[in-house]
Amino acid sequence: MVRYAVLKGLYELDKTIGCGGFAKVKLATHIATGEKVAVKIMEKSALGDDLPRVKLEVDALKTLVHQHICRLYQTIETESHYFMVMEYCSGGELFDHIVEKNRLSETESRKFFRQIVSAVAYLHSLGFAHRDLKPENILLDKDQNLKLIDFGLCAKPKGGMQAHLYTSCGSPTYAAPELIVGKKYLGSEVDIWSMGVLLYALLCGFLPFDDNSIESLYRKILSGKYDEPSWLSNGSRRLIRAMLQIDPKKRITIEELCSHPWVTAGFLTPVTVVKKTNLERNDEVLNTMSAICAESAGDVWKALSKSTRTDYTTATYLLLLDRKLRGLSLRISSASRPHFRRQPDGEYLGAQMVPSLNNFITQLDQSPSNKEPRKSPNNGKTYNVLSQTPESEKDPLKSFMEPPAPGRKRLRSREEDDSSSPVPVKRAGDHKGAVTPSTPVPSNSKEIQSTPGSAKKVIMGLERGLNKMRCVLTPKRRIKNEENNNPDQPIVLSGKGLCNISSTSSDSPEYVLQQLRRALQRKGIFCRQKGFTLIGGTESDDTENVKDVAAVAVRPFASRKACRFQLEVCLLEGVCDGKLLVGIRRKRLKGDAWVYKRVCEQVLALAAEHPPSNSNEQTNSNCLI
Ligand code: 6BB
Repeated sequence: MVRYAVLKGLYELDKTIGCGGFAKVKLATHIATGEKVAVKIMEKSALGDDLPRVKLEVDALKTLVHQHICRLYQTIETESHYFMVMEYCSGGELFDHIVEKNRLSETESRKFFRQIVSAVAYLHSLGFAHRDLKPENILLDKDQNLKLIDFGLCAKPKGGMQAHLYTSCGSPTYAAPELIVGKKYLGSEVDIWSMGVLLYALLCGFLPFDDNSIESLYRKILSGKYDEPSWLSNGSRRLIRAMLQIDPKKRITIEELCSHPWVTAGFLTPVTVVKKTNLERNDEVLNTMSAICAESAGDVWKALSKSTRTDYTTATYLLLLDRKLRGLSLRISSASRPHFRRQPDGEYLGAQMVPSLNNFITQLDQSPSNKEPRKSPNNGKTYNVLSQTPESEKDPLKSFMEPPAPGRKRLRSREEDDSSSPVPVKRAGDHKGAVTPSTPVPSNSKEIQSTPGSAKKVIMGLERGLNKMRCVLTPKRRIKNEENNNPDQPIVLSGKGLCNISSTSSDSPEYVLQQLRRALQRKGIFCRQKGFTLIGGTESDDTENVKDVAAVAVRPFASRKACRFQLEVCLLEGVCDGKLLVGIRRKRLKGDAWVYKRVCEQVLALAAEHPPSNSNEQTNSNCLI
């Protein structure tokens, strides 16, 4: 089914891999090359105040060409939609990778952190600040390399990186002290703070500053005090301390980070920054393109290198170049030939069937200015939390307690943060019989969070059990839900893409479902059931936008507890000598990722408990691990 006519013949859309407040991201195939891409789809009528974010992101991504920044291949605009065709990152979110492993080793953390440093040093060198660095905005590609996404909050101050910014934005748990008190700040300095929180999260598996109450969270951030778990090495402690300096002037700089001893340990070189923004010329790729475009390779290159273009030809060139670098053969489907027809002015068409089609940045340039707003609380777009009270007299949090001025709006909101990995699925048809219980590896992590130890152990043990399992799973053909969607049967999952799943030792999906329902009930979490899926939410009423600092500024001291998630009882195939194992697949639908993690841990731990002995409910010797 082609839902968007403009993509016909260019891209074949598949499943949704992510949803934001105003965008949906779909997995798709670039038809000319057969390569997978991610298509970010935005409905114009739903964009409203978020339109400048789209422009910001496109502007930035047209310039930023880096191995650890998600590549933008093509932009398409129709009367009703914007499309951004981007690099597909099959490994999903770094956040899920951390949760799956509980926490990462110093070696793995260092590998990832060097990649983040490299990307951030690069974007800073070009005058950009990201301003929303967090593991949910970092994806993994198929080779387990990191790619930064979501440049919708980035800034490129006119006066360069030394020019101050004023807009409070980003996620509260990653926000630097100067940002949350509403002072002017430098983009480079707040990025370094977020990277400190990020490195801590990689090495510890939880956040340095966390609290359900925004007020307490901010007080913790402003104090700059956090726990240092025993497993952190002296080097990583020193580095985290250097990044989490409450005084931004005392904070380590990106240049110093590149050659910090912890960052370079085991590597021969510091992190290097290459200021490249243009396309890389490859004659083999150009010859392949030339055959299909009926133009000389030189002419194809001339057209491609004209400007920062983002059309179908650019997408094809970049995807072929990537194939070439991976040592794969270069081929273009001849079916895509019509899409490379040349226009009289020398530009190649992107998708010529739709007359209104534009490379949308030209149109967006007429949209409202995206300049850093200064002290303009009523402009309806951003919220400035600067107060008139002298610094020395005011409580740093006071500005957040004041009610929002009329017209003040949140800078951004994101909902339905639905991330899932492409897991091959099918419905159980005739599953019967016992399952060999899996033996979880107990967690040896030191508990310093509020999460009950048992809860943490359960989920982490389950994750590790699953990691072991994953090695023996055979990839299976994906059987679409539509083909086998009996809600009375749990879904059967198999294949290497298994992610966000906890295994159990039960042989009865019904029993696991009942235990989960009971656990949710005991936690006071309202849930809806659809077959073997439970959709639960915490504090769904009044806390929609608490993810964002600006949103919090509008509703001071809101709770961070709001999140919506899905727990699905499923069967895991290919683990125990051909038998099926009962598992629980988790999915974050909305809200803060770390809150979601904590709630899931607690629910799974409760579900794993035996029912109380005096319970009249069904007892079953098969329990969750
Ligand atoms: C992108 C992506 C690229 O995703 C919800 C929002 C690229 C996403 C992906 C994935 C999971 C599995 C497989 C692939 C550019 N901008 C945004 C993008 C946004 C979503 C990320 C996950 N959380 N590949 N994938 F996310």
